Amino acid sequence: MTSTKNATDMSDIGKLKTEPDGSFKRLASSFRNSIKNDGQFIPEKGRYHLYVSYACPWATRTLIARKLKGLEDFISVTVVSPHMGQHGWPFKNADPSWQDADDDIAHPNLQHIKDLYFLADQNYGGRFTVPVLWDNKLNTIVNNESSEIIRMLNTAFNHLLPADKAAIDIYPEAHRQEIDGINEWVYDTVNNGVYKAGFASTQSAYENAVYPLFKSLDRLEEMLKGKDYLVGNTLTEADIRLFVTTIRFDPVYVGHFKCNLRDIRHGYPNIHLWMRKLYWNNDAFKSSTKFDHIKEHYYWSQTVVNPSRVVPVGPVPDIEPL
Ligand SMILES: N[C@@H](CCC(=O)N[C@@H](CS)C(=O)NCC(=O)O)C(=O)O
Repeated sequence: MTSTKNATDMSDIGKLKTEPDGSFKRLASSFRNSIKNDGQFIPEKGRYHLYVSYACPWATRTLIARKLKGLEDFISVTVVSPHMGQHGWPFKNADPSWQDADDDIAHPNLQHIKDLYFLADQNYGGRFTVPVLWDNKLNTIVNNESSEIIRMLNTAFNHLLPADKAAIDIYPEAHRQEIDGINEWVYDTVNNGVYKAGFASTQSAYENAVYPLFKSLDRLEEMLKGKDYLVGNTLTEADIRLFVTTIRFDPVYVGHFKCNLRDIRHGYPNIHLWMRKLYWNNDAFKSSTKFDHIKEHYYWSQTVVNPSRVVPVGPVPDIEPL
């Protein structure tokens, strides 16, 4: 079942509009419920489902958290095709040209992520973004904001998990203030900063994004000197949130988004080492990173930036060995 509502302008990144000054503003997510013991959405094995794209840095946060917490048997996953086109993110049945994607087993007739949003709310008027945390029981969206989903995964299922997985805490009480502080400027200037640079449609909007981005990378480079983690010598959500942007940096953001004052592999040795250790030593990071999805998505889907849809062959390798 595909919605008959015409939602093309809401789902086509090719029709993306910038602000009058040429800058890009990301809209807030719309579904903001929580999985918790005393609410509508109680923690249960097999009840919830994640819809993700391997291309999307925000969705990849949730894949990393799910794997770190050992929630693979609790929360199933559907991976969409990286070809985000006219109707937004397609399931496999709507894009036979990309084999490494899934159909929506729970709703086999759906063709796109937008159909899910209309199942949850037939009057939905926002963007059709991934990740989507879906409730199979109430047939609706619990939450579509990655920063909130990873915090739910961190704690909501702990009483159902083996002790070693329950003990993993990516938002530890003692470090919350520091993590929140880092998240704030990393989100604005790095995670979203690359998009602001890439989608800017004026020189000044671009420069207003790209200089603060590199200033923040310089700051992170100092912070990571001799360190495996950003905060408190332990793996936290601050690492996850930075990793998903830095891993896409050399393959995509340097070229496609014009973030090219430096790249990570030559310009930032401390960030580079921190990132390679996470990728090569921790399968939650490696298994959630698919460079073919990443490159295909940005260069194919964002025709405002790359009208030819030609995907560059480099850099080689996608990530260097340790
Ligand atoms: N704030 C959201 C952002 C999610 C987001 O923007 N996802 C992008 C893909 S990287 C998307 O699905 N965009 C579709 C659209 O904007 O139409 C989150 O962190 O979950």
